[in-house]
Amino acid sequence: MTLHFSENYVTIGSMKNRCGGFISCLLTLCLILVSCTPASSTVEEAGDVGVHKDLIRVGFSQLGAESDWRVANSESIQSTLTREAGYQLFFEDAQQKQSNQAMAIRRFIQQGVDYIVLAPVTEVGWENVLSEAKKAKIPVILVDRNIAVKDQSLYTCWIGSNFRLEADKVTAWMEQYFKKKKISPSRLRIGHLQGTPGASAQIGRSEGLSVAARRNHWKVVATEDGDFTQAKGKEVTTKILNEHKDVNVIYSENDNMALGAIEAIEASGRKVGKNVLNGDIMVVSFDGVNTDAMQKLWEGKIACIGECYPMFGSKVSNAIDMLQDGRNPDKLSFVSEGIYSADATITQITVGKKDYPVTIVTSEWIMNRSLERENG
Ligand code: GYE
Repeated sequence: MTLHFSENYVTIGSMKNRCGGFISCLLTLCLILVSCTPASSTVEEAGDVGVHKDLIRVGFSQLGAESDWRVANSESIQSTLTREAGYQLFFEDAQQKQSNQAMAIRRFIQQGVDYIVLAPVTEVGWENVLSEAKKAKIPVILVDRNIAVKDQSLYTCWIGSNFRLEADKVTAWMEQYFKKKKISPSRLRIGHLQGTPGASAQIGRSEGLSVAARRNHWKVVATEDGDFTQAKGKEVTTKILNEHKDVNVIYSENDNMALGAIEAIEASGRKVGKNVLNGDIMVVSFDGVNTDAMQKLWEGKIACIGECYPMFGSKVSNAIDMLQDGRNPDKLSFVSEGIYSADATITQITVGKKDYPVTIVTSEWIMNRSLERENG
């Protein structure tokens, strides 16, 4: 179940009852809010092609629904580009296939939409279909992952995260944590769960790990494709655990794969935790959207999460407003993001020459975050 409050997000997975009063209180509050929330605004199905001249017509090609991050991202855009706000939105889920995204874009062109919003599954292979959009004079707004094209005029602007910086923050946290706990780098055996190969989020997060591993002399014993899903995360972690008995860190490129990894570790009889010299396996991850993952963070089962912010609805509508007014939005806009841990050993990390605070997550914090976001 996913709840959304305009530009706010809270997702509720299968919460276990270990988290005490605050989380149950949060759950109850969310359930009350859900029952009070009016039915969500109508979103046009791809089949509804009726032309509404008074509305701004937007085709959104979303790459899939593989993670909680993705679901929150789709909901943010769908709940912002509503009829009441003056939009007719055509939403297409490509089920993680670039060929489906190309078909969706071609349909949008035929339908004569005013704007195309594209969350691309991978970076390469967009020249042809985006040239067709350009020829049809339809501005393309990229969200989340980026594309690798020589001709930068094939898209109008991009809104998303600095995935390499996210990874640099998480690996800086690991580096500083191991140093503080006097855990020698030579004792670490890292299993690496990658996201969809060729996706910007995979590229940046994998690059960050390999640079940090080289710098710190960490040993990455296995790298497996977990496709950003919980099921695949579990499957490949089981494989890693079978093939590398000494693995003591799992670096997972998103929370859904981390949740799958935790299931696999516990099913194998090993313990998830930070005591890596005494048999625990430490899990680090990215996103911070799914409440189940935040709860695991609070329980110490995920040691640290690099935040990845999914709520792009208002950013997309601002970009469209500017284009409607004949102004140009920034070509690239990065969302700002933090880093979370429930362990207060490291309260600040340094990347390059810049310091970033680590948000120390408590059950109160989890509750306040949802309340804060609900109010604002
Ligand atoms: O981290 C992951 C999702 O591209 C930022 O894709 C996105 C990533 C996100 O499947 O959960």
